[in-house]
Amino acid sequence: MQVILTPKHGPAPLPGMRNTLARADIRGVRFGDAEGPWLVKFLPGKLGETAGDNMNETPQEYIKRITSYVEGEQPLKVQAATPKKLERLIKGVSMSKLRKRHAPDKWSVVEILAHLADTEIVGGYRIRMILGAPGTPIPGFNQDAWVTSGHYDKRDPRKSVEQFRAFREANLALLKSLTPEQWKHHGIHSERGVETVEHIVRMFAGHDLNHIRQIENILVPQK
Ligand code: NI
Repeated sequence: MQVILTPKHGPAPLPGMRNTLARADIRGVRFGDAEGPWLVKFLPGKLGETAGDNMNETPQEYIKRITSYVEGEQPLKVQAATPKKLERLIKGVSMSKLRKRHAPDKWSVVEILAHLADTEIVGGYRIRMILGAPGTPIPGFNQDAWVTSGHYDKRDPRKSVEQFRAFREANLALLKSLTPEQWKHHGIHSERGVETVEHIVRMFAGHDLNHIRQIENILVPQK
């Protein structure tokens, strides 16, 4: 099922925001909470943010896979450990190795680190939007377009880790201050539907582990 959510009044959706949602996910969404009313269109579309490494994945499959990495784990603990893990992973690794793309459509380590650093800004912004206006729409973004437009290949990997660490610390400090009720507040993601703060935090922890694994696979020589 392909769906696109468009505010009747307001900007048109960005390219790459079209996406897949199961009909079940739309049930329970209170359209018109914030900027609505919303138009719901069913269109074929290319996966954007949700697709990650696997362009054949639906948002549901993506969520299932990403959250499976953190099953039985405390997302805040996982998130807090990530900056140091990234630092250790790239320590002493040559710049040419970090910049190498192993296939034309596969990100280099430098690009993955820039993606993590920028995505942490997105996550922190989304959480703040939800806290300030529960039920708010959350626009998706085209992560591949950001690689190009943000010149990820030119980024300094150590600076990306530093950017990631600083935003992560600020976001974790905010999360630790939330009331139990605030953890249940949600936004409506343009590709994935209703997402609570709790769910987003779990997704981001899984997203960390997904990319840590990806970096390990690139840097650890295959036997
Ligand atoms: Ni990612």
